[in-house]
Amino acid sequence: MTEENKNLEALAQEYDASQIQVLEGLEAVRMRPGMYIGSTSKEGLHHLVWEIVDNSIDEALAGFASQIDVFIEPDNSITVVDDGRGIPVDIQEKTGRPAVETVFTVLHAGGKFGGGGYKVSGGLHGVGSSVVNALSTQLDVRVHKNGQIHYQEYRRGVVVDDLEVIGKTDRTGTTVHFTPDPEIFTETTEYDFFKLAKRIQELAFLNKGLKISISDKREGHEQRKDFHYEGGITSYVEYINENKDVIFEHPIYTDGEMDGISVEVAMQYTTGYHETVMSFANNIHTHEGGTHEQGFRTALTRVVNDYARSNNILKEKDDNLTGEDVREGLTAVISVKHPNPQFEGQTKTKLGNSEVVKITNRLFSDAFQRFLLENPQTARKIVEKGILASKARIAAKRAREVTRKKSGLEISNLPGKLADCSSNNAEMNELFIVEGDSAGGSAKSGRNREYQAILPIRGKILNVEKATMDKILANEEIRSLFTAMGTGFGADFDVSKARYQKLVIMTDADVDGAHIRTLLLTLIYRFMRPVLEAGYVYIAQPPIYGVKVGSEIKEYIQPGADQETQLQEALARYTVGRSKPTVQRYKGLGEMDDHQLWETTMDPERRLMARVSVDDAAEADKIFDMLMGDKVEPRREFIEENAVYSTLDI
Ligand code: TSJ
Repeated sequence: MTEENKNLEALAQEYDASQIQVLEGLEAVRMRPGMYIGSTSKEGLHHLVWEIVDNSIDEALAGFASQIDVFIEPDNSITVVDDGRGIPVDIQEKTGRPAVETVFTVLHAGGKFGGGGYKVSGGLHGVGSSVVNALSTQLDVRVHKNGQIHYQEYRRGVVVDDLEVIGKTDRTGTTVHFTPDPEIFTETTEYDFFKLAKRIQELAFLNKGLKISISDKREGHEQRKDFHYEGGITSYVEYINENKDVIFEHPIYTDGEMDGISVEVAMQYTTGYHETVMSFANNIHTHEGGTHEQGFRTALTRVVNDYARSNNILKEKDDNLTGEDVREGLTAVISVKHPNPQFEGQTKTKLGNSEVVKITNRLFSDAFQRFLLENPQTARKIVEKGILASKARIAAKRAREVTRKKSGLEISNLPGKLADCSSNNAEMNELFIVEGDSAGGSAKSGRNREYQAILPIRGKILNVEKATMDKILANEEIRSLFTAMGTGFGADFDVSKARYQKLVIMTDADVDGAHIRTLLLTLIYRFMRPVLEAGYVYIAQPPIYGVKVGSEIKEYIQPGADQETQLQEALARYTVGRSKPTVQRYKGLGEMDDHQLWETTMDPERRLMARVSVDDAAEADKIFDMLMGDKVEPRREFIEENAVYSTLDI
């Protein structure tokens, strides 16, 4: 063998060895997909998109891409397009293969080449495009670079052909298209447009100036949403507070950088009592908080107290405002970008890097202090809001000490109007809150007494949004609901004491019914939130039509997008010759007798109920403000979009 041949031989062997290793690497991903993407459920399926999109975001943060487009293709495959530099296609010395091929075939290879800048985004599990490749039946990449389009394709992570040039181009960028493997994603391979859109909007908020879109190309669902916020997280705060009253117009915004760690904070106070502080590290929502939040909170409390004292708004004898006081009504978004983030906690969504406390504290303190000095009117409003909160806190504590002794909410005082069920099994028990005495009467006689309880309520219950705690507790309708549920109130609230694990709101399908339902939902949201979070809350769905032959009702039609089609089909079914069935339209629960109410709305075998879910506290807060607000149109849209009807046996 010549010297040259020997070298070639050695090279070939090396190449084979590396190829085998590559296969082993990606085979491991297919063997244990959960280790790399968290799960193979709906979550994991969507996670694939973020693994790919994160790369384009990095390119945008590095200053080379400005537009990212995500497409759900008609077959539920995904395409991601950016206008960055394009993944390098040159042959790497180490592997002898084009860089782009390595990106898709070697585990953890993403972003390791090219030098310079660090990866800012990157999923929770810190893996990359090769994992997506391994878990896709098919993946292809098109790199527009140096006037050429470079193309390569893979099947379940295995290269089909060498990288090839398939055409000319006058732009640069990367396009990746992949089809998740149904052998891996056994639960579902169907993408959820709204789930993707929600996160894409969040990415647009978190990366100011970024232009990012999501398009659904599936038949009958075609739609596109574009997101672009020059205001970044300031726009995020404005968005969260959209339906709320605020105490000053423009959110306070600060940004800074120290030791390679960048910190941004945007905040604004609402006139309400709820605190919405959301934090992010490298674009990941740190649900469990962490060192950045800690630094922010400490700074906020200290700066407000310092300002209040030096301006003699807080006197020497006064106690300091607590963190809780200072955060009442606050909406804030904190976003840090760290070259080496440490994620801790149960769900790995708590930032652990200890140096971030001081950095966030310092950067935010300086800017916030300056803001207060330059905006004395706003500063005074902030301090006064904190003082009001502290007074309310002290008063509430006193009131609690009194009510704890005898709140009147003990189960021994079950309200007279409650028609309770006989079973003590909370898991199967259902409490129907029924509007009006007449419907309440039908529900009482139509129900299954073993596990269904009825609580009739009358008229408009108190609007809890605007009432104080003692007024709420004095309201009879509200008291009977709390007593019946058995969960206690306020600080003593205990969801595990719920006497019913289904709380069903049954109101008329008219404007008054919608109003009462909204008030009840707000009450539950504000004061029984754990019940909502546990998924115990439902909205009954009485039918809209009955199809009658003679005096006998043959079929009921439930409300929904296809109600008219359903009705026409039912009419056709019961038409014999020239004798047509008649249609009864139900406007209220009162139009049904007890038997009909049971059949159509209460019988678990036949009824339809919508479960009320709270996806995300901030989102829910926004929705409820919207429901309570004066704008009718968004409210109607919300009800139409979110009352997800299900025929499951609930
Ligand atoms: F990772 C991936 F393949 F999944 C993927 C990467 C998917 C998508 C949709 C885009 C990208 C991507 C990668 N967009 N832009 C880039 N940029 C680079 O990889 C790149 C380009 C040039 C240089 C350089 O130093 O010249 C360095 C890098 C990392």
